[in-house]
Amino acid sequence: MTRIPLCMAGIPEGPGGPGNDASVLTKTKSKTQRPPMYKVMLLNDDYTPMEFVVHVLERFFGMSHAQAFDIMLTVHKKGLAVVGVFSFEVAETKVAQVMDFARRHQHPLQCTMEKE
Ligand code: TYC
Repeated sequence: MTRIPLCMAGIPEGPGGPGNDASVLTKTKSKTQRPPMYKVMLLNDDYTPMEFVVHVLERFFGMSHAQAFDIMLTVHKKGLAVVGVFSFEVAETKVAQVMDFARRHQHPLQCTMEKE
């Protein structure tokens, strides 16, 4: 949307006198888009040891032992849990790190990401 000052549209100055036209001060709000964020989720399985999942949450998601234990139990009981929300690049890196770490330890742990 293009705004032009009233004075340039041939409309007389208001009571504030020349240069005090309120329309000149009106800002055109250009909506700045926030970058999309991505949820990183851990999925439950029947084989990955609980202690391994706790370790993953501490190591890759900076959680305290107590926090990590809580989230691990949530995944165990509910099937999955969001373990963090990140930019696309960071989320992708976390997923790759967790998947690689689990694979190297021969655990079937799955980590995925989804747009918020
Ligand atoms: N269900 C696993 C067990 O009983 C523990 C587990 C928790 C596995 C969370 C994966 O993301 C997971 N050993």
